[in-house]
Amino acid sequence: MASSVAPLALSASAAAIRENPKRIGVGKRGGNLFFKGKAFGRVSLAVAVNVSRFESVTMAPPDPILGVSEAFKADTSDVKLNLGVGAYRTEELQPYVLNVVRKAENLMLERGENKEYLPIEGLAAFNKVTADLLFGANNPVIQQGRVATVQSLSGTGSLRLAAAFIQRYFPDAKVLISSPTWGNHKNIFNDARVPWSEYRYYDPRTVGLDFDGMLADIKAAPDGSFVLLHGCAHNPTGIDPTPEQWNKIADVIQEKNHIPFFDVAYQGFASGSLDTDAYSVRLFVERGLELLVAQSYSKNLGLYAERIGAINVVCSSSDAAARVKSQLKRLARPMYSNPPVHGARIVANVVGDPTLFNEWKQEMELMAGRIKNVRQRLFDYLSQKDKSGKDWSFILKQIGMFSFTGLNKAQSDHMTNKWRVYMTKDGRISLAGLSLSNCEYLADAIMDSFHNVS
Ligand code: KET
Repeated sequence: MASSVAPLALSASAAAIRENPKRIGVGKRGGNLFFKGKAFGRVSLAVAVNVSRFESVTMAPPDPILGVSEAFKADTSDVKLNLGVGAYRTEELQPYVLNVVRKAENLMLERGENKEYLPIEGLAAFNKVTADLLFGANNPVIQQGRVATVQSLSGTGSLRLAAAFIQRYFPDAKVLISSPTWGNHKNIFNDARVPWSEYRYYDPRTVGLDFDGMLADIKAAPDGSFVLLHGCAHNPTGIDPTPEQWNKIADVIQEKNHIPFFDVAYQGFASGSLDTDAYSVRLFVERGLELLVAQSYSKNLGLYAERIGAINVVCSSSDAAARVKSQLKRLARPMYSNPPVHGARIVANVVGDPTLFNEWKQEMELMAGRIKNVRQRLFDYLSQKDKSGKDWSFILKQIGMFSFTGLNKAQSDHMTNKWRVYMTKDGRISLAGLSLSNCEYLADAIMDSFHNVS
């Protein structure tokens, strides 16, 4: 054992010394120690103890979104606001566990359910209600068994599983993502080794959708590309295509033989209605397209830490759906084996029970309504207090949890450094972390940053 360890230790430490002599204290003195030592093997071992085998591992930067929460926690100021992560808070800025979630959990305790492994594809009752919620229970694709649904680790895990699937079965295809998009999309496709490029989406001049640019870029992409679309409440811009625009997007995608890939992380949070927010996905399905949908319950059921969601693949035949599902399972097994059961049971209990389902819809309307109220109040303060003539009405046109303020990086930094308003550096603020009583403070911070920092 010792003889096999020593040469290894020697080579690792020699490489580290070559690369980084100062950090491991091997200058002249260290060098002397190393070369003058009587027993070469013993000295090499002594060096090995001080030098990590992970010397070449560099420090990763903080995550642009979740890192904001870490920085917020570390701030000891009395006045501070966390508008970074998209997580719903009450008017008192406390995390919120939905009443229907509490009720579903009580049911689970009463039933004394066990903790056995789930099948690789997840809880059957969860997969069923999840596809129903997305496509509508009466949708022919469900009745014909043409949807492969696999429970996965929330929206992110579902996207990652689909990315692995694309990499394996469409190795020459690339994914088109909107510019800008949720920051993690790029990480997901990079890590899965799926090439991606961006299509135009946001027009800073109109603070609206660059619809012509979007269509042109989707048209210009190689036939058979995957087109990642935010099903509703586009993150970070809060700007969604209109129903007519969705139709035109579908035309181009169909014409180009592309495969739509929806990311649905905010169903119910955009309009307050689950059906309205499923419009885009259902339209594409109705037009007979095969497509992918990564779905999340983090936001609409407030199940952030339960990591509960699903990947759905709509296929043109039930046979194809069965094969796709089998391959998704094959990819999931060596990655995480099978998904967690707790969140799946909550969802199955809430969505699958008519009484709880109705209660959920009411709670969701309340959450979406609170965000609309703070959005309005923020706009009111900005438009009343700002005498510069700047038009702030774009804030009211945006939907969902976020407002894309148009503040640049330096201005966003100023928001945090001076005003202790924590937000992402792309100028996005999560209105879900704002209360009516803080709107005036935030409006002052935005005006100061916008007018006094270039
Ligand atoms: N898609 C989008 C568009 C999205 O905004 C998120 C989360 C996810 C997927 C994944 O969420 P999950 O919890 O894996 O189901 N967005 C918020 C949190 C995060 O960045 O992880 C956010 O943008 O703040």
